[in-house]
Amino acid sequence: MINVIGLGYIGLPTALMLASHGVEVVGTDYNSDLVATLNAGKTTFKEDGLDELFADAVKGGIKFSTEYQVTDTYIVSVPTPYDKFSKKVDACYVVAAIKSVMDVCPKGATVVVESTVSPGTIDKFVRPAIEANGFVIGKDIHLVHAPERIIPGNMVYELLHNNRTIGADDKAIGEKIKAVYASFCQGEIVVTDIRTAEMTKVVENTFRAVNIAFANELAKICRHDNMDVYEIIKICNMHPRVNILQPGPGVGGHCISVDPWFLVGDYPSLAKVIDESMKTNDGMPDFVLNRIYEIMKENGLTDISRVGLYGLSYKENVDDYRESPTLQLLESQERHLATGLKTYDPFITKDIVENQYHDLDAFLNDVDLVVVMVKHDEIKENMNKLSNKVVLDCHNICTLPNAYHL
Ligand code: SAJ
Repeated sequence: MINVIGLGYIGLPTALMLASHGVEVVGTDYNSDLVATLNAGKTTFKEDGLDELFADAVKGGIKFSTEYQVTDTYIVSVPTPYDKFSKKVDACYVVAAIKSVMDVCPKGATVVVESTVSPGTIDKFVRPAIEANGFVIGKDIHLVHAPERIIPGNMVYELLHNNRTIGADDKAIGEKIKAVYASFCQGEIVVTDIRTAEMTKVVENTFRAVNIAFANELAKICRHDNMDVYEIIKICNMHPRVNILQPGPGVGGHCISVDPWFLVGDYPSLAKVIDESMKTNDGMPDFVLNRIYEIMKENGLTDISRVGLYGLSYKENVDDYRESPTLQLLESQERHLATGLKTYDPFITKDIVENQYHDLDAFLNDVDLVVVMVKHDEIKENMNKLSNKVVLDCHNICTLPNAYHL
């Protein structure tokens, strides 16, 4: 039986995937409300195919509990935030989960850490937490790091099809865990050592962050001299060895806006390009705010409360708003002692900020300038409703003649 610890965005789909492929699974989370919701037959976030997967897993006998189980295999997928000041990974949730596992696990158990961690975290924090219980790693407890790679919005498909990395001290244990993931994963599964697995995961997200920062910097350069950044990127990408990502109003989510900071925190004098890239991305919500003021001026608009931000989530068609550019923008505005911007997001049903609407038409009715912060399908399908508005389109999806861009 596998005990999956942490039933969030990664742990839950992973637990469901295993259970729906014939593996005996108990999912554990210390949040009793979350466990109660799952036990009542409901999923805790929206994701394509998740409800169907949940039904399959229930048929497969999955159980949810707040208790850590006595078993031979654990998969830990708890959050790894970063410390805002040191930029280093904050491994407190991982360590707490490991300690709780150590309290119940028998000798011979394998503990798989799926949470993203910076290189060296397992050595620095996880090994000591295991050894503190008197266990000898490699003899009493086997340690594996198997970072996940799935993208919110396409999680179920990517769980099935993406290649994976497994880092283990002992090749045979690595192969054993590879077989567990191979119960559902159709991609290639590489077995390597733990430090390499830690580093590859962070590097993958850093690669994307740096590429997005490059696109954002190009957007600023092009804005300065009135060039069309989208046309330029489109043409450059026709070169067989160029693949520039898209500029946007900022980078959100719990991965690309977080993981690269781990390298800056650990290697401050070496990770220069990464540091600048992260600052560039983090500066985008302020860049959008400046564009808002410029466009208001140009159009004789003076009332900030008639400006609306479309989208609160961190990217299109998901309900996850962690580190979202819109929230970053609102925070920045507040720091400048100004508030009043209106917001709306079809995926966010509860009130998370002031002046939040829950109906597109009501929102549009109350604003003159619409800032498209997130390219949800909804707004693409309702573009005609923006024809009598001033529009700041941060994603180049609006073809209306009245649209401004980044
Ligand atoms: N973004 C841009 N321009 C782009 C692409 C994205 O501004 O061209 C923005 C998005 O709007 C969003 C942010 O970047 O705010 C991140 O979105 P994303 O869709 O690129 O990535 P995440 O954070 O949802 O998922 C990433 C993925 N990593 C990579 O593609 C290398 C995913 O595979 C990882 O599993 C995930 O991080 C993770 O958990 O680490």
